[in-house]
Amino acid sequence: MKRPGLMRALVALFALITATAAHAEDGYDLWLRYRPAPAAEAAPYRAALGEVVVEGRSPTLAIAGDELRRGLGGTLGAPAADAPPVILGTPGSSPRIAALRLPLQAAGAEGYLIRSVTVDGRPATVVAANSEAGVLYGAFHLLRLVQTRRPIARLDVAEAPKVKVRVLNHWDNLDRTVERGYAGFSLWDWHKLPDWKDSRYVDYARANASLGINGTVLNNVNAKADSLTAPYIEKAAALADTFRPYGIKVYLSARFSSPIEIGGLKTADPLDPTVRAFWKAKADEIYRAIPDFGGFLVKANSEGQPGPQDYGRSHADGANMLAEAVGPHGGIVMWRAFVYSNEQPEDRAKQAYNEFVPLDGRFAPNVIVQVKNGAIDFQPREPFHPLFGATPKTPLMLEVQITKEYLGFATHLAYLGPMYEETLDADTWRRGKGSTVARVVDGSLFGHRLTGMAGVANIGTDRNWSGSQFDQANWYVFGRMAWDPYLSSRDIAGEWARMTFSNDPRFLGPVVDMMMGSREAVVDYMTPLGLHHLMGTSHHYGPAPWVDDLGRADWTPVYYHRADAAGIGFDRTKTGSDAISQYAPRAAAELLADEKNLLWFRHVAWDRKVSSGRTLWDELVVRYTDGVRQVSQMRRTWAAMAPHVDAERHAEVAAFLAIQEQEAQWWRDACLAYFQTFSKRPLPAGYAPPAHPLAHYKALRFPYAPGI
Ligand code: GCW
Repeated sequence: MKRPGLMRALVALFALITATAAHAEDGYDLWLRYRPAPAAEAAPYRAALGEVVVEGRSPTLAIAGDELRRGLGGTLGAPAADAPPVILGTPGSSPRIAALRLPLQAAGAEGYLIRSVTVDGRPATVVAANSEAGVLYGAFHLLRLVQTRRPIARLDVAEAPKVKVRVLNHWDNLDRTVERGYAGFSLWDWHKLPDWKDSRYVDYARANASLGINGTVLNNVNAKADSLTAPYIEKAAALADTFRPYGIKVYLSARFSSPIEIGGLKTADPLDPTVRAFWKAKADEIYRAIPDFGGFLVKANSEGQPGPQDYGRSHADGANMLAEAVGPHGGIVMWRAFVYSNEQPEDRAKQAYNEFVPLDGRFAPNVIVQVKNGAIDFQPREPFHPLFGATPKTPLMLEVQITKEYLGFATHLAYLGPMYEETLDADTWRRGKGSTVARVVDGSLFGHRLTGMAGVANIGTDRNWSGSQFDQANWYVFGRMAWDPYLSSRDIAGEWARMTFSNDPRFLGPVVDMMMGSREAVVDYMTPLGLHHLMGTSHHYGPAPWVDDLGRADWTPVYYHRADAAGIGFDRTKTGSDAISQYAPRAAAELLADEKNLLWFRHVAWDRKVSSGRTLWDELVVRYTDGVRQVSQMRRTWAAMAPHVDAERHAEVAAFLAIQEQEAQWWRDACLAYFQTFSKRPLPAGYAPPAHPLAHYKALRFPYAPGI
């Protein structure tokens, strides 16, 4: 008996059940989901990519093979018997790969080739590299091509990282709290290490390796000396053992006063021979436990941390002492330039440059100075840091924040790719046009071989790792740009969205546009037109532009916005702090001409006309309001994406966008209510007044905001 109606209904029901089961997702799988591709989409890949053949034996090669089997199997199903094999290895591990005589020179120590070739007279795909880590990176690249549905006929991919040290900086404390962390607690279960190794360590390593991240600094730059004691070295070694096969080195933040705290010395003076001996012995001890230890990251003489200046010595003296200790083992020192002092009357934005430019040429060859993207502190927008390009003899690495300390924590959707890109693309003009920050970072501007990029991690124990689904994109884009700082943030957003959610163009178009505009929306509703550091005291949650009474002036918002009856903004031109003179003249001219930086560099009258033809005051109202409108638009965009996203992740993103909309409105209303007390001007016609009087916003308290 034929019952086509019933049959169809059953088929539909079955499809619904499998779809729901397949799509129950919480974000744990990140961009490595490997969900089945629809048959028609899978067909060309199934035909081209058969059995995975690993040539050679080693943990890393095995991992590469397993990942490919897992990824291709998940996406395409079991390999077709007649499909050409995928062969993995190095010329050293595989005679067949050696026989292909592939041009691997340019691949260097970590690059790879992916090629359609003929092996033993039959077609095959090879993933070949000089090193096993290179093979692993190549395997992830091949998976990415499949996951994002790129063509794979006649493959000819050649990749090598443009930056050498690609590290996450975890601001993780030993008690598992995370400074500026909004994704739960620290992944590192120090108490149970080294005996218990959480399986998440492996998934963490896989995710990083998939991006080419090759290092991790385990502990907070506001460091405890305990991290350098024998028990903690053993614990770090257990993590290093787990990460090693994934090409990831472990680094530690070093507290400068450790010789006193754990070494029994009276001083930490870097020129004192007993102090130098302490560090040498400490480095030797670490390298006995972790033979490929990466080195130290140091925050010194900054925000109360100890450092060489406590002894009248320079940052170079401090860095070089540690460099001498790790140098014989091949280690490096990443010395942070995030220094500023409250005792100095000088504009905080100028202090790092003033401190470090005179030291150019005085650092040991295995020291790299780590510089934040901007001169203040990870604001929604900052002009590029004036140190970039200003130290030709000293390699500089870029530090960006992946965690969103100043961009709404985990609940605000802000894709940071455009922000990283804006910094990397900025032209320092130090060696003529095209002297971009990217060229400082990749070492090509001044011919440095020690190069690096660091991202302050947004990773924690939350099931979704990063505090929200879309914050995973910031981890992703950091890794991709650290590998190649010339990649486009839009392309990376597309890649990520395909792998994390869907290859459907009806999803990708709106969602990639939404991501690309999202950071600018935050700028508009928090700190438009060059405003900065208006966030709530210490936790940095929400607006508090009125705060003027902290222990140090340079932590108060009023220090930065300088609103008064005449206008608003920080005069950093000649008539003010003259911070602008720290840039090359052409760069300075470009920065000053860009209205995005208006109030960063100038104190501007409320009635001055800006490019829109409006007065500054009206423009501020329009921008703040537009920021909120953009978030409302993001909510609508996302609501329409329900058919393309599993219910659990869709609901989480939708709920967070609702929070973001409320908080954007709060930002707008609180800032306008406050600035209006100076501008004394009405809101332009059609713009709603703040929902509450200023006193309401001023009275809000958040003693338990996360991340402190
Ligand atoms: O962004 C600021 C943070 C501090 C942080 C400091 C730094 C680790 O508010 O929490 O300390 O920068 O980068 O050292």
